[in-house]
Amino acid sequence: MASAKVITRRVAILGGVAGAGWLVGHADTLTLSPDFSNVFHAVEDWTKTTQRGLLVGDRLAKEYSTSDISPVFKANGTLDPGTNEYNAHVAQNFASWRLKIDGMVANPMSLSIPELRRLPRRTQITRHDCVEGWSAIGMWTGVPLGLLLKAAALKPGARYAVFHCTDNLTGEPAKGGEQSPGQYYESIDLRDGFHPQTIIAYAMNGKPLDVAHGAPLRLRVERQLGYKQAKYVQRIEITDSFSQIAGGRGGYWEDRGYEWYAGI
Ligand SMILES: Nc1nc2c(c(=O)[nH]1)N[C@H]1C(S)=C(S)[C@@H](COP(=O)(O)O)O[C@H]1N2
Ligand SMILES: [Mo]
Repeated sequence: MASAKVITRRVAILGGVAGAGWLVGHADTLTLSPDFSNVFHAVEDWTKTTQRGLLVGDRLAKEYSTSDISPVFKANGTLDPGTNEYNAHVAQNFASWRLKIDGMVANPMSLSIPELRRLPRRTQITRHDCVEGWSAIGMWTGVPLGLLLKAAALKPGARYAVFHCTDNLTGEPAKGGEQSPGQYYESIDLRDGFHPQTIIAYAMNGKPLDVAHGAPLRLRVERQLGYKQAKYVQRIEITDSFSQIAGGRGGYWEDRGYEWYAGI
């Protein structure tokens, strides 16, 4: 960090970023170092921004109290990615897992779990609703995604965050027929990306995420349905379009007929 070249620059986030207008023309101190030091420089400013309440104006999902937490939170979809690579990460307690943030960013980043744990965190108790007809209330702790996006310094024209997961589904039948297999992925727009309840969670109910619930990192985007809550996240790609990714509809289930905006 000492050798990181610190520069002062303006974060240029231009049109098409609904809900993130507060960043426009906002002077920032960032570094050119392509990893963790960027985040620290964004933290101070992020804290000031949230304290000023500039993120308000977007509806919050209902939050619950600890007594509401479901005794059993069903796990769904992939319960264990089960690849040799993933099993090795489990054996090492995810010591070499990295969250990469790349695409339309000035500062691509690669963050370890301990690095993420050192950042400002948010804890929220929310209800998860799966389209299959079940719900559960859980407590999630993680880093606000907006803070990471700010540290990564989005390029003009950026519109979506795409979450690439490590699991490959075998192709479950859905909406009339066998489906082809594919890697799980999801995407959200930057309005949800900067929403205060959108976090990259590393803990559930006060404990590190377990394998069934997405260890070591998952998305929580609380105003949307269960299938948007990507588990086993390894990479966040910032893009202006997801039409070139997999089936082009912005998510594993979207490619199989589900709505892209899964509002609750
Ligand atoms: N990587 C990945 N993320 C995923 C899934 C999945 O199969 N793989 N399933 C989704 C669905 S449909 C739901 S309801 C939730 C389930 O989260 P849980 O296992 O923590 O209950 O994860 C979502 N995220
Ligand atoms: Mo789901």
